[in-house]
Amino acid sequence: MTAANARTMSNSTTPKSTTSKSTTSKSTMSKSMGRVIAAAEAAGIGIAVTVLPDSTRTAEEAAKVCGCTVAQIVKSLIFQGTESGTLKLFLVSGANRLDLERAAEAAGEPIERADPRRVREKTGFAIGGVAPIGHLAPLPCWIDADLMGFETVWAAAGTPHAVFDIAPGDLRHATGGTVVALGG
Ligand code: 5CA
Repeated sequence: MTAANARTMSNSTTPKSTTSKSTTSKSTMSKSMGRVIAAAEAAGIGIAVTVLPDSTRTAEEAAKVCGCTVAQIVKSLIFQGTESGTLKLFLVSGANRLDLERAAEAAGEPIERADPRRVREKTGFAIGGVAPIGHLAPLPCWIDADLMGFETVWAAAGTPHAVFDIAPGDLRHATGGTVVALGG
């Protein structure tokens, strides 16, 4: 199933989970997605979230269900400064691995992968569904230059089953991110 099909079929600009019986995890998921939509709106950007039955936990899975190339998938990677301990967001093309040297240079200090529990606590998103916008608190952000050449890119919308498409320029506007070469 392609994302375009799913969107038409489910008309899912609002999370499906709000209509299903609420469980703790579902209401958490639903709030996560709501924060993504609200953050886009606050930036003056309307996004259509597509909820899919298939997992979009990895860039490869997301590309398959979105019907786009893996390079068009935005990986929202949360790292932390080894000196400051502060969280930092790197938006990386699904075709690239984050180059730690380039990322450290951009961030101004060495970085390391943030612990999944800390990611969830501080951003409100679990690994696999981390969105580029809508975090519990704003994060400094850098955007892979390789994402900027596409008409549209796709990112996680707060859960491992939800994605949204956005023009790279709008992504930059909404995140306030700095565009830099991040691929290794
Ligand atoms: N929904 C998809 C496509 S948008 C997604 O979220 N992809 S992702 O790449 O942004 O998120 C998965 C990423 O989480 C992996 O690339 C990996 O860098 C990171 N990750 C996976 N396991 C861990 C872990 N144990 N600790 C920290 N980061 C992890």
